[in-house]
Amino acid sequence: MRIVGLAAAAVLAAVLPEPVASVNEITLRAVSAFAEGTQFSKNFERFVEKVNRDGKGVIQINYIGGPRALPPFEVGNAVRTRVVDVANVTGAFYSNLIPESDAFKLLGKPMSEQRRNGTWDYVNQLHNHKLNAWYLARQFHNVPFHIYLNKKIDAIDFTGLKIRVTPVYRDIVQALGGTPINTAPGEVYTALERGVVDGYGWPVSGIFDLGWDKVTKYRMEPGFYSVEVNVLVNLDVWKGLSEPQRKILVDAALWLEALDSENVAANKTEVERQAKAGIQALDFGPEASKKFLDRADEVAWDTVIKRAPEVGPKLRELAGN
Ligand code: 173
Repeated sequence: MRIVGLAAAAVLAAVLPEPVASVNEITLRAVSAFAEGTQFSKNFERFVEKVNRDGKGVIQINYIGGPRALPPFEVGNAVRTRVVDVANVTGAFYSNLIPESDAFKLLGKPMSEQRRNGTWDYVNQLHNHKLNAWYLARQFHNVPFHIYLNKKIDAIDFTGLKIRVTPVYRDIVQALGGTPINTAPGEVYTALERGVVDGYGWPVSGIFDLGWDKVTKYRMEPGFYSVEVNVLVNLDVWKGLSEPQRKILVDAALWLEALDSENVAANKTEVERQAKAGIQALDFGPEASKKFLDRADEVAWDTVIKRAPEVGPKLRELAGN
């Protein structure tokens, strides 16, 4: 049987045309830490399509998918060890490997400026050294996070509330008296449904994709920090690419970052859609909001600087806040 099979394969190989891919074409394997087709995977998926269109015969990306392929908190390590070549993932999911990644949400300038003023370069070096990764692109700098609640509060105070977090929200939830419970996005729906948590941190956008509107009553104002979802490439893979291959990726990365210009309008649409779905904004006025924002920044920088006494202050200088 085996010999016959091999012989058949040899015959097939002889009669089949040459594979379409040129010998120099490389195919990279990619995953996303967010579910396929949802808010924080969508633009990455557009990036993959663009690379596959522009990179014919040069470079292609084989997109394996979201958390069904790989648990979100393991994606950073999977890039480091080259289990995958490329990933779409937030720094909050690999803060065990880059403690300074807690600061990325505080780097709120547009990416065009971060690339000019040395921020991108510095953050890239952190990724090179600590994650064995190339920091190809960052998305969503102009999308804020919120705390969503199912219990009404009378002031910005989380005493007695259990709130689902990632490292993004942990410090501010704790500072305001709440009990943080760390979970991947995939566990949030059930935790809310069962009342295991009274609320959760999440960006202004994306809750409808996950069905969370059905289990959410309030969105606390104001929005704070800045979402960061990064496209990372394993550093050994990056170093092995030819100039034309890198150019396809870099051009697509800059194009991806420019998609951030769509976000302000998208945020507004999302807030309107939440209101229509019965999600009520809890707004405590400008003074309380400012106090909250200052506190949120302060506790986050404190943690970053404590965990990274040299890198933290440098990042703060680059952030300009
Ligand atoms: O809430 C989260 O899971 C989280 O940290 C995050 C970060 C960036 C985009 C979306 C969610």
